[in-house]
Formats: sequence, C-alpha cells, structure tokens
Amino acid sequence: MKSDIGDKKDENVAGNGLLHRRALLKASTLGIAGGFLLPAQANLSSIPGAPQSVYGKPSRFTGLQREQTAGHPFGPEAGSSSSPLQSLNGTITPNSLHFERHHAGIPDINPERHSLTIHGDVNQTLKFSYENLLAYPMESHRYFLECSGNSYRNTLPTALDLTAGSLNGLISGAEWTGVPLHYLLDEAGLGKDSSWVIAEGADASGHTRSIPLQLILDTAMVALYQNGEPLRPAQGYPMRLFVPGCEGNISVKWLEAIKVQQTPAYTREETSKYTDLLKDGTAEMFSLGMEVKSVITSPSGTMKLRRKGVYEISGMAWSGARMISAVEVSADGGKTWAEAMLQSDSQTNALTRFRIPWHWSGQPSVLQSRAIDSKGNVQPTRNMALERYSMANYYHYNGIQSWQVDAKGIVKNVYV
Ligand SMILES: Nc1nc2c(c(=O)[nH]1)N[C@H]1C(S)=C(S)[C@@H](COP(=O)(O)O)O[C@H]1N2
Ligand SMILES: [Mo]
Repeated sequence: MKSDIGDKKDENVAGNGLLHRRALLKASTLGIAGGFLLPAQANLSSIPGAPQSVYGKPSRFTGLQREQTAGHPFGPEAGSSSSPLQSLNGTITPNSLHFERHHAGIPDINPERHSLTIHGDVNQTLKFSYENLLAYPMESHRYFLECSGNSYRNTLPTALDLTAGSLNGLISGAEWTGVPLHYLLDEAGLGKDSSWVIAEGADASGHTRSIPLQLILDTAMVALYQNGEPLRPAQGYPMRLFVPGCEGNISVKWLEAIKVQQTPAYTREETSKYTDLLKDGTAEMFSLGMEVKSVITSPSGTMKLRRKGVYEISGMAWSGARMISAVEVSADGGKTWAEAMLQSDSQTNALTRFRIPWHWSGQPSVLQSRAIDSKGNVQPTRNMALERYSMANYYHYNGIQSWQVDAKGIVKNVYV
C-alpha cells in the first residue's frame, strides 16, 4: 500500500508548482544535472592542512558578512548592520553575524569596572558586579531579537532590489543565557506601588527605556551569554537586558542601572523615537510586542535560479510572546497557498524555520510566505500592514515579503 505522503509526492498543492510539504523527492525529479565537472584543485588528501587555532572562523569560501546600512545621518557609530539571512539556515544566528544596532557605537567595557545598580522604589539599593551575577542561577532560552525598524525599507514607495538580509535582516536568533531579573528585583524588595522599571545602558547614547514591571518579572533576564559564549561587545558585553518577543530597543545593552518607579520616565528614546504615528494622527506609545512575521530567505532577492526543477523554499517565521502555528507559502502572488513544514520545534519568542518544495518550470512567479501564530494572528499583506500607520511611521512593519521570479530565474523584491 502506498503511503499517504507517497500518494501526494508529485501533486501540486497550490498554483505555480508548490508541492506537498512532505513530498518525497527523487533525484530524477529535482532537475539537478547528475554529473558535473569541478575546476581543478590540488589533491588535498596529500597536503597537510592549517594548524589548529585559538578562535575559529568560517571558511574563506563562504563570503559570509553582515550587510551594513549605509549612510546613517549621525555617522557610522549610530548605524546598524543586518544578518545575511539569505546565507544562513536553521534558526540560530552565529554571534559574528548577529545584527547590530547602536546609537553611539560599541563601548569597550572591562567587566571588572562595570556594575549593575538596582535602585528607585525598592527596599534596598543593590549593586551587582559581573562576578556577583555569574554566581546566580541562570536560564537558557532560544529567542529572536528584532529591531522595531526592521524591514522599514519595504514601507518606502518603491520596492528596492536588495537581498533578504538588507531588507529584513535586523533580526537574529540566538540561545541567550542569563539571570532572570526577578531574582535581583526580589532581593532588592519592590515597593508596593511600583509598576515600571527604567533600564539604562553605559554607552554614550543615553539610551534609556521604561518597561512595565510585570513584563520584566515574567520574562526578562540579564543576559550574560549568547550562543554559549560571553556576549559580544556589539551585543552588550558584559551584560544586557533581554526582554523576549519585544522590540529590540528595550533590550538595553551594556546595562548598568535598573530604576524601579510607579510611572514611566517618558525618556527621549520613547517620545522622540519608538512611538508609532498612526494614520488618524494619534500616536501609540510603549507598543513593545513584535507582531507575527515571516520572510522567505531562499530563493530571495538578488539570487538567480540557474536551472529549472525542484527547489526548497525556506525561510523563518516569528511572533512576539506567541508560537508559530503555521506558515503558508504562495508561488502565485497570494492567489493560492500551501502549508509549509515547520522544521524546528516551535517555541515562544523563537525563530521557526519553514520549508516547502517547489517545482519551477521557468514560469514567472511571485513567492510569498504568511505566518500564523498561536493566538490566530495572521501576517498581513503589505497594504494591510501599512493601513494602520502614518506614512511617516518607520516601526513595526510586518507585511508579507514578495519575491518575484522572472522567466530568466532572477529573483527580485516586488510589491504586489
Ligand atoms: N545601551 C544601548 N542599548 C541598546 C541600543 C543602544 O544603542 N544602546 N540599541 C537598541 C536597539 S535599537 C536594538 S534593535 C538592539 C540591538 O541589539 P543588537 O545590536 O545586539 O542586535 O539593542 C538595543 N539596545
Ligand atoms: Mo532597534
């Protein structure tokens, strides 16, 4: 008897060649040329290789690098660099390629001269050295971090012909390890009416954010390790606040103070910035949660399909404070959809990888992905995502990314 999946293996499940997510693909259907010639290379099996190293780095053949956001008006220290999503796979971003966003450059902090002070509406002010913190019980979690300005380029009137990373790469995923902040706040003793904390970094930017106390007690940690090693300076070494599922800017890097208060501080960062201007002229403050979103990373912008045949469409999906329950993929610009396979165990506030096979027979196509989260939120189209906000708004764009594949196989960012 043929299996259910076997029966479906060659079936198109949606327009323009999408195949069942668990189609069993034979080499003969992939359209990959069987034999090919490689350029000549020395016979490596007879030459001793390089010696061991104290700190590893990727092969020089990978070409991996962050994409720099060019021309920030305040100079390079106030810039950002994005993860090259199109060159990565799985759900963990290597530390060297984690996206970066700094308002005043990366401070060079000696952990022996750094401390974290908890003060304000508490029974006792406490000061923690790096060494003190290392002695506390820790937790490890796989979390995404996304800048609220991620994908802002897709809010611009003209679609830019850029890579998935350049357009959407102010997001990364890592395993973060640190001390749950409630341990430290409990130790300081919270005042009975306290309901906000103000987090402050040690860098030159004066980056200070107010965060609801309950959110902090429920989810936040003082992160000390990133993918198993101490934080990188760019990510906040020696310690950063990490508030999962929320806009990146409240995860204050180089954390040096937490002040407990009864009200928000309405700092410059949360009034001049990180406030969302809506279409009706009102503004939304403390819109901290990140919405349901996904992006196809392969095939994606500026790539070229060099053969006809079966490709694996793959990408990442995420949603703040929720899990990803499904990702649907379309190859015909959203007319028909098929369900992709979720390939990592879906976890709250973590990246989820999705995959689906696609038969490209040379037909012009528009590839899209649409994520659905555990609260039933569905990722909106670009038009729907822009609907709520003023044209001047820059933050929290989560519209569907469309990649056009033309008859020559060239992949390009488009608006549909
Ligand atoms: N102290 C401090 N914390 C900061 C910032 C900063 O400039 N200074 N940038 C914020 C912004 S806008 C984002 S998106 C994240 C970026 O974190 P990453 O560079 O580790 O990716 O850090 C946040 N925390
Ligand atoms: Mo950000």
